[in-house]
Amino acid sequence: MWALAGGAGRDRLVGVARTKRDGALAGVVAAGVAIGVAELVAVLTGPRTAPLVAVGGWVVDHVPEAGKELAIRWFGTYDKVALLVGTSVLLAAFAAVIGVLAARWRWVGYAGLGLFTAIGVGAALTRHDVGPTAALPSLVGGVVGMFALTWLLAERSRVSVDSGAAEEEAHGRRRFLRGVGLASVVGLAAGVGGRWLSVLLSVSDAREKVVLPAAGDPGATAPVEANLNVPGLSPYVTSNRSFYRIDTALVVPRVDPANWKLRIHGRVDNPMTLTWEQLLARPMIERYVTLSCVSNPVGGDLIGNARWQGVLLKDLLLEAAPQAGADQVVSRSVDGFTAGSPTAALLDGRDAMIAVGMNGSPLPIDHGFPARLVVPGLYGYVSATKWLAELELTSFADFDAYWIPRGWAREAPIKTQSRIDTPSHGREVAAGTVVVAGVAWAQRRGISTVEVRVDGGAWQKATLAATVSIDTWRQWRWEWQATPGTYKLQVRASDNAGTPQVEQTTPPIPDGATGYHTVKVTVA
Ligand SMILES: Nc1nc2c(c(=O)[nH]1)N[C@H]1C(S)=C(S)[C@@H](COP(=O)(O)O)O[C@H]1N2
Ligand SMILES: [Mo]
Repeated sequence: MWALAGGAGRDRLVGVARTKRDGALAGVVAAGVAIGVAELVAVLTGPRTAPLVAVGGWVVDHVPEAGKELAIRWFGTYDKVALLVGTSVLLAAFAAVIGVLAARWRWVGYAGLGLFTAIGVGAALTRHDVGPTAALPSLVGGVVGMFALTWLLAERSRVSVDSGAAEEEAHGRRRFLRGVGLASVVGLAAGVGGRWLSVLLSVSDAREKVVLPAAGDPGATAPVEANLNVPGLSPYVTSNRSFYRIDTALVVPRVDPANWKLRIHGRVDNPMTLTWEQLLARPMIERYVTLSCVSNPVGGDLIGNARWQGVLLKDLLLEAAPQAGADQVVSRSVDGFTAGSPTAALLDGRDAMIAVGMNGSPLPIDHGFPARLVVPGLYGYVSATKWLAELELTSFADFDAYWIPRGWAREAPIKTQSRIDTPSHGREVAAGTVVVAGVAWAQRRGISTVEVRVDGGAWQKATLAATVSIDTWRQWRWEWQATPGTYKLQVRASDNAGTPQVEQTTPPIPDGATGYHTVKVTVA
């Protein structure tokens, strides 16, 4: 049909195709200008109010658990990048369609951009702790985007496909493409400039200026014997750079310690508010604590051990004086995330703390600067609130924290687990003595034994490294006299009460995975 169309008919078809292409281009560029301008405005109103991030954040909070698990399975810890890229691609596709339609019916363009603006405004306004100004980035971006679309399509309509004057048409197209180029540059400059400015104005300077006082009670430092120095084995202390990161924040909250406050309120006799200076002036401890994520699959790496410095939570809570029945402490972050911990666990003498330091430096921004909770023995989602803003005494009957309505358990003590770090799954090793090594943890109970077995044979005792306390993981190693073949290695740990880890395989949801870490290796 296309091939058969000749002469004027063919010209018309080419003209229609061009109109569509130019319309799509105008739509995408106008949407880009809108997003870019919105980023620039968000420098003033906060990065969480920029439309892509706001919509992404809304999706994170509302996507069903199954969808989230799929995203993590597909993209791992890049799930957030994937979400932002996916949102952008979808947006571009819609903008192209709107542009095509707008080339014919201008009102469709305005209606489409208006719809996007409304979605951006709506998502931004649902973000935690934002005022009405959160609507501004999308509003301003939307209006500027409409101007851009109007202008581009006006330039476009000077290109008359029916004019017949080839020279005039070429001239018109050049005007249109120049307009597209100019608008793209403006949009890109606004977007990149906006991001750049918000990083510039961010709190990394404030963090660099923080000098933590030395902890009055620094605890023991890890002995060299805590590290077995086996190649491929996780070090006893995880560096800040390689520490896993899990949170719902699409842009990391930037909190200036100068404006930071911690409110302790709810069912307490003495509600109180602490400033950063007041927090730092209090007695401090420093302790190694192994943090674990409930979503960690058996053998996974959502776990790390750091030396945390902070203020004992117990002292603060006792000062605030919880009332009878206040069996839950809800910690809330500046971005609205909540975790609910049993009040009893925070008062039972464990080193639950408001941490300000991690491995000798102020908390990294990704890990909760300026202050977060660290509670030995509880999974992160029920205890380890980063970018901490308040502690509210309430009861489990009265309030469900962030992950509870999403299917996770109200209470979640960390389960005894062990992991084989080397040899890793699928590896080929040389016959002879093979060092099998890994880590095991049972925070609050301590690790007493680790055993390894080959192909379901008898359990063999591994050698344990030294440790500092029952609140951290322990390295282990076992020497295997390996002969050629393909084998299945398994590990299990027991806590200090002699209770072995659960053998039955269960998924992370609702309160932590169980089962033996199993690694297949080939000996050659
Ligand atoms: N503000 C905030 N704090 C949070 C979370 C979050 O989503 N937002 N996630 C929690 C979870 S699920 C875990 S496992 C730990 C992880 O801490 P890390 O990122 O420092 O390793 O942070 C906890 N604190
Ligand atoms: Mo977690």
